[in-house]
Amino acid sequence: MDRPAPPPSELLEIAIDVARDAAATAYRMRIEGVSVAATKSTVTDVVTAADRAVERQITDALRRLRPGDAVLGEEYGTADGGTTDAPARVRWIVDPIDGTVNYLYGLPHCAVSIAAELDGAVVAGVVRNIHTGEEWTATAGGGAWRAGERLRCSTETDLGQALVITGFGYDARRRAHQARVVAELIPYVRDIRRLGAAALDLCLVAEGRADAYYEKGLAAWDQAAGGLVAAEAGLRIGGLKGLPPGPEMVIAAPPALYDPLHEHLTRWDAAGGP
Ligand code: LIP
Repeated sequence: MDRPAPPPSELLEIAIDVARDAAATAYRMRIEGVSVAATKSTVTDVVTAADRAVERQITDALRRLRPGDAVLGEEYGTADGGTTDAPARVRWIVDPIDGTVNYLYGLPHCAVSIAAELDGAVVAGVVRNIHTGEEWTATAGGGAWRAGERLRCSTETDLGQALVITGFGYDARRRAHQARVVAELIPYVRDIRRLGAAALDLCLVAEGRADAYYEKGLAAWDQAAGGLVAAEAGLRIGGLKGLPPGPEMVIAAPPALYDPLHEHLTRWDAAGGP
């Protein structure tokens, strides 16, 4: 018999407590001084000692609070929970420091992102800005919130008046393709912003501090919590050509802007390239 499913509110409380402690560690290590500990896909895809320490802290706390759950983290991958006969129903998806390059440079746009999946669907998430303490939360069906205020996305209906956030990958060939796409798009929107942390970008769009977001190349940990916040704030989330949001493309836009933005991104093969 399946074990009882924990309510999303219970998972969210755990995520918030763990994220707050993790963000405090990240901030302390930033003040003490950080440097590059390693690189991943390219020489600009960096990992700091803080990324690793914070993920270990988060994973240890989740294991203590929710023994038997699975964890997927950016730096250490998957730690399976459960047993062969009874696989874990809850999987935590963790980005210890989203916006690592911003963190390395001391730019205040980086966050701890923790999401809880129940039976394969994200049901709770928190994104906490390491520098400002701004904290976005959401539960499936329970809305998106910051500082006690329920979030509603932009009501903009004209793409030409839309402030659009995007991002670029670490591979030079992919960045060249993404630059061509944004060069084609920019005459059709109010303006473009590139802030460097997908989780926070999705939260800013969730509360209307930008109108829409798109990016190719996101991992699950970049978008799991921020994507729930965005969806619960009324944004339509998807990929190109009817695909779900994923590494090929994530679009987050108000219903009135989604199709016009999707059309432009499809025309310029925004999900293509290396
Ligand atoms: C970052 C994303 C950002 C993207 C960066 C990078 P990281 O994640 O949050 O949206 O544009 O290239 O992938 O590497 O800082 O965890």
